[in-house]
Amino acid sequence: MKIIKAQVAVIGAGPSGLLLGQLLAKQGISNIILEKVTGEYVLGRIRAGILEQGFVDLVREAGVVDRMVAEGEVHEGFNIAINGHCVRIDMKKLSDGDSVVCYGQVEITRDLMEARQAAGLSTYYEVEGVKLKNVTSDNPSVTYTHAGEKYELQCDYIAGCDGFHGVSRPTIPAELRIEHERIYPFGWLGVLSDTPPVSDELIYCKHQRGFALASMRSATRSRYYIQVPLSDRVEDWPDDAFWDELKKRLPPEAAARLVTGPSIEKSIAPLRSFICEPMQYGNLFLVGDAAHIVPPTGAKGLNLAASDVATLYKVLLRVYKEGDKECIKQYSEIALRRVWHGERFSWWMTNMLHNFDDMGSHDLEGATFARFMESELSYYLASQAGQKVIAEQYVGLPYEELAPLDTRS
Ligand code: RFL
Ligand code: PHB
Repeated sequence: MKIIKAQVAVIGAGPSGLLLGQLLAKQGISNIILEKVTGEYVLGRIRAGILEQGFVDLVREAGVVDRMVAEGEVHEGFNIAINGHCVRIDMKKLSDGDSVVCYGQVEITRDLMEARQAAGLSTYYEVEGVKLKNVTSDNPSVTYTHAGEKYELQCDYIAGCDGFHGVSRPTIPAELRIEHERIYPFGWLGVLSDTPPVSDELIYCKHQRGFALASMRSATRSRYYIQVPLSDRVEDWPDDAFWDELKKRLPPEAAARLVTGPSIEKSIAPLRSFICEPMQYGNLFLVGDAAHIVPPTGAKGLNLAASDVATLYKVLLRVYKEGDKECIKQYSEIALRRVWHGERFSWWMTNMLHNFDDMGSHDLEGATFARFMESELSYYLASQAGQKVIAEQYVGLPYEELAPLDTRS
């Protein structure tokens, strides 16, 4: 068994792990990232596209913001269409000047990977059998196999950034974990294509045939989604069938502008709300999708991962720069407060915008639930106060600071 050491062991080289690693390294806090799959595989996962200002600021602090600023597009508004009738949410006006940036998760991940490589920082890809040891002691470690060799990574802290299916969360004993979960009775079929987007702002469509979203990655690359039954498979949706269905759900002006082309990626994602409490156990911290999942309707998953990273970064800075180990107890409470807001927003948007058909929800019979949600959406869209509630959550709620040193109990 080879022994290696770092102050922080980071499990997972998704955006959470890479961003945390970069921020810590800039502050002279050593860290090693362990990733189960190859770098190319990580970059093959097409996911998020919409970033809050807090995310962009954090990436700036990590020193990796140049390409995001040059190539990302600032969006000051987005649209919600109800059966073809569009209402624009003017985020900038309604949220005191805030906006979001459209820049793909793949590109952020690539930027962070390249910066890490250029700085000579260690990431081990294709590690197997990762196990977290002694996480409640002062000497935690992570054991794994890499290129046929067994390793023990000895560290002070472990950041579990290994996504929903990772090994970090199950390391917290089941009796100490509370898990909240809702699985939705439909999924999103997503298509990426090298075609110009139908609109320069996103359009979320509530339609009697089911939800649709028109999004983008650039002026020449579109990302579209449609709500599909959970029983559907990608093979059930040849490109022509996808474009036909999307066209029916878009508002007529947008449908008339739709340029179709071959899909360059097509996948179905199930929709889930999930929260694990607490997010800290001894010297292990859960970060991002390892601790919580949101349905993508509010564009919050990656943005919540970023606020976890921001909180853990503040905690570890205080531990290493000021010798205050007490503050690690603040992590879970601060992170979860923002997570619950993001979860509620994502759940609410999902309920209002999707077609639950005859499935019903929350003990309500299908048609009754549908009418409540129609009423809810039209009520919020009809007034500036209602639109403001949507806008200020979409651009992202503020990040919370740690309690100051002198008020510690
Ligand atoms: P990730 O990206 O899942 O990365 C976790 C990494 O850990 C590795 N791993 C392990 N490594 C070592 N040992 C093990 N035992 C391991 N087990 C797992 C995995 O291989 C992986 O590389 O989690 P992270 O970093 O927390 O990032 C979270 C985001 O990826 C996710 O929240 C977003 O993609 C969600 N999301 C969106 N978020 C937004 O903020 N805005 C959006 O517009 C948005 N759109 C989306 C989305 C997610 C989607 N899908 C497919 C679920 C759209 C979609 C369709
Ligand atoms: C995306 O572009 O992939 C995207 C945008 C907004 C969402 C979800 C996904 O709410």
